[in-house]
Amino acid sequence: MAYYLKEIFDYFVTDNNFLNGEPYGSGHIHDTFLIKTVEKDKDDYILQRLNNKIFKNIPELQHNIERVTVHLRNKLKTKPGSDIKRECLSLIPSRDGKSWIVDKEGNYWRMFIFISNHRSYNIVDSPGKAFEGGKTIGRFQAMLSDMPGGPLFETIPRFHNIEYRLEIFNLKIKENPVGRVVNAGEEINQVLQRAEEMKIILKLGKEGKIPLRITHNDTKFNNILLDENDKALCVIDLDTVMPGYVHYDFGDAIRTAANTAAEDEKDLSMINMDINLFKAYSEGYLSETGETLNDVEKEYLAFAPGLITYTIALRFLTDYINGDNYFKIHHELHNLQRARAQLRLMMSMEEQYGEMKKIISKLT
Ligand code: ADP
Ligand code: GN1
Ligand code: MG
Repeated sequence: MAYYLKEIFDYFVTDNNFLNGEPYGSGHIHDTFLIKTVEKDKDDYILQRLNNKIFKNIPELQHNIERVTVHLRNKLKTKPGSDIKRECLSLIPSRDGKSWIVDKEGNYWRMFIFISNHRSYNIVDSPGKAFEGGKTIGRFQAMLSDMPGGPLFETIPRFHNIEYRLEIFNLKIKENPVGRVVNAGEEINQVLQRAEEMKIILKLGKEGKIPLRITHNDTKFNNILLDENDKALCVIDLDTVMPGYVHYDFGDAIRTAANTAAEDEKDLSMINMDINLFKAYSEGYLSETGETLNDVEKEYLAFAPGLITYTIALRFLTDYINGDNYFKIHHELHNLQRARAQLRLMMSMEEQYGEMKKIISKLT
């Protein structure tokens, strides 16, 4: 679909002039464009057409991001030497003073300053990068721990709730809306076999043993930007920042930071969880959060990567069975291939669970 990027850009208030706009990044949800400006020494921008089928209340979603970025910016201001424009997302106001616009066709758009000289990784190839990623998320959680103003709006209700995800999964298998269940028998069994054990984090929450905190909920590694020296820089993609358990963020980061292959790797033999990357991420993360987590939170950290990898596999598989309505896909079997890759990764985590527990207990 072609959009009038210049026209949309001009609805936002900047001092700079549109040069060109190109699709950017590898996110699965929004349509993201890098807007270059004529002025060479000034900011470029990230312009996004928001997915309002997935995020049903864009004003509330944007309000969350406004609150979070104002709070982060205030924290950074008190930190000597911080580079606020690169360590925190900056929303650009529209001409009518909002942080988003709706175009003539009813599309929602928002714009951020492009974070310059960052590095973004879909696959992590060194413990140093994993460590810095862990620090970035740990710091983010720590900075948000005292955000005033009450709980954030739940932009996608029950987002990581595995009981809910399993309910939808079972419903879609029964409905079999596009006749694909027959192609996914083995994967469906792999999911169903593990359903009970995956409910433990929810149970601990219900029992009051682990607290709800402000979490990001989508900490895949390409939502963590490193700087030009591969040091901690910024957490982006704030659409799902809302109340959650720390395990969700820890788990999702390990799912992507410690995977030796791409999220959708077709050759399953290439997929493993690299225990050294796991260890390095954990060290970085706990260096920022070790003091604040309670003992039960720490005890279950090693369980989290398996849970989140399972959850994402289940979501990819549900989307495949449901006819690809949620995640952007690049070919017909993409969601099935993603689910297979994630299930393989989960099994690699299962094999190394004992080792993961030992590493966390040494670090805590
Ligand atoms: P999605 O929800 O579709 O993943 P994101 O908000 O994560 O959308 O944006 C998609 C990609 O665009 C990111 O993975 C990142 O590469 C890039 N990106 C987003 N915001 C910025 C920014 N402010 N500066 C630089 N790159 C960005
Ligand atoms: C989506 O938005 P993006 O591409 O960073 C998804 C995550 C999944 C991820 C799998 C809002 O993340 O939950 O883990 O794809 N985001 C949403 O790659 O559903
Ligand atoms: Mg993203």
